[in-house]
Amino acid sequence: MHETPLTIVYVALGSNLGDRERHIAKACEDISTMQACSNLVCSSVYETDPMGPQNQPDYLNAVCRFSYSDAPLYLMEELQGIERQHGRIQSNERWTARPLDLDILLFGSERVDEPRLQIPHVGISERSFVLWPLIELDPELKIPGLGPAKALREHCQQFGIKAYE
Ligand code: A4P
Ligand code: MG
Repeated sequence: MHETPLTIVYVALGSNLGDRERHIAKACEDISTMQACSNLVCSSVYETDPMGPQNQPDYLNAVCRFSYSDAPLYLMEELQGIERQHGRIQSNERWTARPLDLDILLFGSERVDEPRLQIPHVGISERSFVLWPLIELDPELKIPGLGPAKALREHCQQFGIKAYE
């Protein structure tokens, strides 16, 4: 049987509708039960002002890291399935409120540039709400093509980020 090697993956979690804390915690649990996933760890949770339209609630954000034994596009489809289970409705408008958003930030050192999937995630260098939890999980993390996450964090917009108690 063909064995796919394990890849270390980072996924961003965001929620600004419904029981935000529950959506984040349950999504981590859902991801950890995917067949191709092992050794999941989740960062702490941060609260941030919305990026994009301001007439929406504040977000809770976190990042999880795990080992994954299948392909990036398959992971994206699995994550979209979890978003739907959390009541996510496909909207034509960008950056609108949602119970759960799951974005693939990094897939090992792979770079993907396909119509449906770009990795590293296009917003990774500009968003406090992904850089802070990424650095919490790996202080020495380097983003392929962009350099140390810590240096990016210094120059990015902060979106009023604070630890969520
Ligand atoms: N897609 C491409 N690359 C990826 C990737 N690396 N991971 C495609 C996941 N999906 C990827 O995503 C639209 C399409 O992106 C997918 O169908 C997939 O093919 P979506 O989640 O349906 O739409 P979206 O999230 O509304 O759009 P977008 O541009 O992905 O927005 P973001 O970047 O996800 O931002 N403010 C705060 N404070 N915190 C947040 O977490 N999040 C957003 C959404 C807006 N404002 C926020 C936050
Ligand atoms: Mg998204």
